[in-house]
Formats: sequence, structure tokens, C-alpha cells
Amino acid sequence: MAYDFKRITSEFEISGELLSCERYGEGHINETYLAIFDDNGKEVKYILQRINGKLFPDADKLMSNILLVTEFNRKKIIERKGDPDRESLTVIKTKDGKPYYHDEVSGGNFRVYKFITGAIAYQTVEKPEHFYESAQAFGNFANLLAEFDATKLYEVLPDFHNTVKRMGDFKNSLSKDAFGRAKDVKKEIDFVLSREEYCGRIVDLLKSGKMPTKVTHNDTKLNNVMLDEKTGKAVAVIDLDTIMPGSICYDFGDSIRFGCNTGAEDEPDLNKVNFDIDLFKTYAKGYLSALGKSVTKIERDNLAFGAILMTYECGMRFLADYLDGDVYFRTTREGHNLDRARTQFKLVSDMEKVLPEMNRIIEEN
Ligand code: ADP
Ligand code: GN1
Ligand code: MG
Repeated sequence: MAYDFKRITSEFEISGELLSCERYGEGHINETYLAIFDDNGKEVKYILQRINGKLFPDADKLMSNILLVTEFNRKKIIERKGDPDRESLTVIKTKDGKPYYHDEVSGGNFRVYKFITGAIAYQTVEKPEHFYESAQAFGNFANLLAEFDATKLYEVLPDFHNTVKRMGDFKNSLSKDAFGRAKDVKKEIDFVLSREEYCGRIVDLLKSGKMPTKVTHNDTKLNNVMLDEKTGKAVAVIDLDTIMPGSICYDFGDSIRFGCNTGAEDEPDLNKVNFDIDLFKTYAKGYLSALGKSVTKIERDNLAFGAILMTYECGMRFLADYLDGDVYFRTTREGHNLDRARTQFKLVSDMEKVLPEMNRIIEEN
């Protein structure tokens, strides 16, 4: 859909003339645009997003979470003499002081962030140092949030990493089989169903209180962290839509799922998709050193399993979306979600073979 970007951006506290506004980035959830303004001869960039209305019908709650977290982080960054405009997302408010704008014409909710300059969100690990940096960034982010009052956050996507619930959703999609696709993906369906015992492990530990519930990011893939384009050092953690109570095993696991894949998340050629245990080691080192002493034994014991679980869960979600007719994740080709599901299952199989070694690596760090 084409939007009237001039009118929409004019609702926000932005000075200057809109020069261009084009699709940007590779997120699967929101519609992201790069808006460039001419402010008295100086080019200033912003990120404009149409918030995914299906997932986040209550934009007030979503943006309340993001404002609380970004303002909290901003203070911390200023205290340690950092640059808050680069090291955190900054919400640009509307002219009437709101954190998003509801556009009656398109029915969409739009938000604007300051553009984080001189930084890149990588789609794959090009250098191990980058992955190490992303681990430090997410580890530091978790540390910062440890001091944050979790009761102020809305659980905008309840049960986001409740894999038991995800399995229930998967089975619903399977029994509906709305597009008659199940018959062609029997192998993938069996892969999911034969590992159902994975689903409850972390959920049960959290429920019983044996594993602490913490404020987590919940979507810690590499392209949700910005690295300095010159030094490769971590600049900021972005994509704060999913900040909710969870387990650090989810955050650790999701980073591994995405970053330790030698191929792309949607690579159709599975020969290119392998689990890279050296990168696992790199990330474990970076993440655990940033977290320091705050990690409990039960968390450490489940970090490596968390990587299998998050990859399995994500594959299950991609496959469910394929069965549903591709309604959740943004797709750009036929069979896109199926390709994605297959990469995840290949990684799960790889990790299952080396789980003891993964656990040993965690112990050593
Ligand atoms: P989604 O929820 O769809 O994944 P994100 O918020 O992650 O959306 O944004 C998608 C991409 O846009 C990111 O991977 C990153 O490349 C870019 N991006 C998002 N926010 C900023 C920002 N403030 N500055 C620079 N780039 C950004
Ligand atoms: C989505 O928003 P994005 O592209 O960073 C999804 C994650 C999945 C990921 C798979 C809110 O992340 O849960 O792991 O795609 N986010 C949401 O790439 O569902
Ligand atoms: Mg994202």
C-alpha cells in the first residue's frame, strides 16, 4: 500500500522537508521505511514504521513499554557519558505529544525513531567479532534491564515463547490445513511432533520458580542489534516490541538460532545450512562475560538447550504459518516460510548431535 508519507510524517515533531521515504531493512513484522529530511540544508534520517496492527492491536500498550524502556536506558547511557541518540532507540513524538500516530486514511499506526547513524544491522555473521559484539550488547542490555521494574511492562504478546502453547497453535493449524499443504510436508510435520517433549522444559522451570523470570528482549537476532560501521563495536539494541518477562535461555537461544547458521534463515539449499559451533563458543563467551554473576546454575544448565528450543520453536512457527497460508511472517516468494522452517529443523538436528559439547562450552565460560 502506498501511504501519504508527507502528511503522515508532518504529524511528528520533525523539522524540515521530506526528501524521500523508502522501504528499509529486513524485519519480518513491521513495515519499516527510511525517511530522509532536508533540515536547512542538512540531511536528517528517521525510521518510520507502520506497526503491525494484527500483532499489536493495542499500540498504546506497545508504545508504553517502548517508552519506558528507552527512557530508562537513556538515563543510564547519559550517566555513563554515552551518546543516547545512538546507543538507544529514541521515539519521536507526534506534535500532540503521542508516541505514535493513528492514520485514519490507511487505518495504520505509525511511529518514528531517530535513525541510528553510522551503524549496521547485519543479516548474517560476516566476522566472528561482530557476533561477539552482539552477544555483549544483548548481555549488557539484560544487565541494564535487571534494574528495571518489570511490573510496569504490559505483556503485549502473551506466551510469546511458551513453546507448549506454540505446539497447541501448530496442531490447530495442522488440523485446519486451510490450504491443503500438510500432505506435502509430512516429513517436517513429523519432525515437529516427534520432539514435543522439548516444549514444556523451560516453561515448567519458570512456572515452578526454579528458573528466574527476567525482563528479556525475546527477539535477539543479529539484525536487531546495530554495530558501528567502522569499528564493528556494538552500538544499540533495537526492535523492542517483544520486551516482556521471559528467560535468558530464550534470549541466548534465539541469538544462536540466527547467528550460528552458516546459511541464511531462508536458505533453500540445506547443504549451505550448518550449525557453526565455533560461533556458538564466541557468542557464549561474549554473552556470559557481559552477564557476569547474575546467571543462576539452572539458567546456565539450560542455555544450550535453549538454543535447540528456540530454533525448534521458530521452525514450528514458520511451518504453522506455511500451513495457515503465510499470514504472520512477511514473505516474498512461494514456499518462503517452508524454506525457513526447513533451515530451522536442519539446525535443530545439527545441535542435537553436539549438545554435550555445547554444554561443555557453557561450563568453560
Ligand atoms: P521488525 O520488527 O519488522 O523486525 P525492526 O524494528 O527490527 O522491525 O526494524 C527493521 C530493520 O530496520 C532493522 O533490522 C534495522 O536494519 C532497521 N532499523 C530499525 N530501527 C532503526 C534505527 N533506529 N536506526 C537505524 N536502523 C534501524
Ligand atoms: C520476527 O521482527 P523480527 O523480524 O525481528 C519474530 C521473531 C522471529 C523472527 C524470525 C514479533 O522477528 O519472533 O524469531 O521473526 N518477531 C515477532 O526471523 O514475532
Ligand atoms: Mg527486527
